[in-house]
Amino acid sequence: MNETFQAIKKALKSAKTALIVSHIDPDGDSIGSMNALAIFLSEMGLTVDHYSQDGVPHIYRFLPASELVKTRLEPNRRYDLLISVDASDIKRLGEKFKPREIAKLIINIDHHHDNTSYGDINYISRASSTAELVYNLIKALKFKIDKKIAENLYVALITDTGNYRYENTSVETFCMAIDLLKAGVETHSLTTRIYDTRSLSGVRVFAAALATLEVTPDHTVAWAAVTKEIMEKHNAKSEDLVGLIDQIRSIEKVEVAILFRQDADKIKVNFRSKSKVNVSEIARRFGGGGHIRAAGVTIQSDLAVVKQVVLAEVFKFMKASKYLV
Ligand SMILES: [Mn+2]
Repeated sequence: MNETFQAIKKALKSAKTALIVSHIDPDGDSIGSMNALAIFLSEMGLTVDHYSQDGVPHIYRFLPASELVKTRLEPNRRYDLLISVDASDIKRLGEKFKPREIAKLIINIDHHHDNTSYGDINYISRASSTAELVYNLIKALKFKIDKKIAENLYVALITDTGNYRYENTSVETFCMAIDLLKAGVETHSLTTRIYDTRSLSGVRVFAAALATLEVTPDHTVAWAAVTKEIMEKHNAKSEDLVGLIDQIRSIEKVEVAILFRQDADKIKVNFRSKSKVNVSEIARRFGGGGHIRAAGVTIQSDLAVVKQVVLAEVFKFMKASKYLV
């Protein structure tokens, strides 16, 4: 067992209470990894709470332990241990969230290459997903993965790999999937829930968003902008837009896809690249971050202004080939 696992093992053994935290605007990896850890630690005998400031997106609510996710913490409640999952920076846990006041020890489990190592114990490794790290940890501790844990890890794994389509998919990813299937995961039923179930408002908002699509003359950059009006008209939630940017990226010749979304007085900007551009570097220039092929940032300004400055930076960036990866 490596040093990190040993340190985590020791921390888990001496803790009685733990809080597991997902990042804001949670995705499948964050929710699945958090739920899996919550189940695992309570089976180990710890008193566990798990917390997501923005709750659990509708699509992941069927997962075991999703029903126990807290969106509010009791004031003054303290824990022996806090474990963050899939959050590259401590700010990703929520603006008002104060991890240092809540727990004596912070364990940071994440697969983002730009993780700031804010934990007392940092388990950061380049894997397909945080779920892959949680899986490695449970295996290293020689704990049995039951069906409830497996379903959470499986959904986390398929959402972060785009159902094994993205280039982060590796031999380890498939080995883990085999193990999860052996633990009782029914891949067809989970995949149908995640990829083949859409709300009507979700489909309508996709159509409206795609109507705003623009591309550069050479078709290498494409973007769409979703205004508050579009969201309100279709009674859509942010989770209804999941997959939209992937559709933009799928356009022939497109290397960089960008989605602008108006959210109150802020603009959320998401980036995806197909195979060359390191979009996390573009996001970083505006104070954001992410992965090489998927990154994002939130900017407080007008939609028109944000579009202009971001697109200018993207075009500049694409000309500077040294950033291509
Ligand atoms: Mn992830």
